[in-house]
Amino acid sequence: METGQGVVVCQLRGKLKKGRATSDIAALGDRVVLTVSADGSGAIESVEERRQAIVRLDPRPQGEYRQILLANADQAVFVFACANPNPKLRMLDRFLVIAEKQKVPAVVIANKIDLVDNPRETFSLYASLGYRVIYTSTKTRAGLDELKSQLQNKVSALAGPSGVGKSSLLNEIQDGLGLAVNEISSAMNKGRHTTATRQMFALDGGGYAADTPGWKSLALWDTSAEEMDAYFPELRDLVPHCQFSDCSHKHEPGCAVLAALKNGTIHPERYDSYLRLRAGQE
Ligand SMILES: Nc1nc2c(ncn2[C@@H]2O[C@H](COP(=O)(O)OP(=O)(O)O)[C@@H](O)[C@H]2O)c(=O)[nH]1
Ligand SMILES: [Mg+2]
Ligand SMILES: [Zn+2]
Repeated sequence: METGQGVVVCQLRGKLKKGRATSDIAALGDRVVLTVSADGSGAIESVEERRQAIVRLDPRPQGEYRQILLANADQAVFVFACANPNPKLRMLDRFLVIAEKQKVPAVVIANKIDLVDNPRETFSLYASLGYRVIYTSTKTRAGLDELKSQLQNKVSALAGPSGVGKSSLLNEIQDGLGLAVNEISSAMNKGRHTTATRQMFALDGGGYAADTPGWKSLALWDTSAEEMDAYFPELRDLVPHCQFSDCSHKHEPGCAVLAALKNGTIHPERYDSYLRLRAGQE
């Protein structure tokens, strides 16, 4: 646990472990009350109620278990590259839907803008949907101040495909930070016990950043096909205008979503993501 007096290795008090565990008792990002013994070891006495949590449902023989990827996250920061590797926008759409479902504000980082002529061509769509998009390059240092201030005094969950420049960006923002994050994620890729290596990193001037590599496998559990339109900002406002209240926006007459698709106010690729994610829940 990180405290004002540095890092303290803690055990959970037995009283916190009562009953069948259905979720992590203390997770990355939790705020806790702890006591420190004379030998420097700590004990977690209580865990503050979480404001918010990014959760993965883990099916186990004894019942569903809610694994907490990050507690009390203020924002999810999704990093993609403009090129090398090419942006996987269907993956970004999926991440954004998960963030909407889990009620964590999302920010998009378009990195490696030095490699393309017009980075906004690909990513301005997301700004038009209401997401903040920050255009960055660790080569030209474009956008790094903007990214730094976006992370300041917040708890951020970082995610994105490998090779997009997450570690490089963090290193540019703060010496040594990306290195530490990289070591953690490569240890996780080697399949070591994840909870033992999860860590968040204090930012100079306030705030924390945590690598949350679980997003790709984060199932949209607990989400029905019918509610999927609520997690697409450009769809959810149209839904009340559809003729049928249970409209699937696929073929129904009087569908406001299909009309918007036809007149170009909904992007066909976003609509494609909607269909795919919806189908995954059917
Ligand atoms: N051209 C270019 N290359 C970058 C940029 N940021 C990172 N890279 C390179 O992309 C590769 C992957 O970066 P890394 O930070 O390890 O990505 P991660 O897997 O997301 O942590 C490295 O070779 C970096 O030097 C950038 O803004 N522009
Ligand atoms: Mg990395
Ligand atoms: Zn409809």
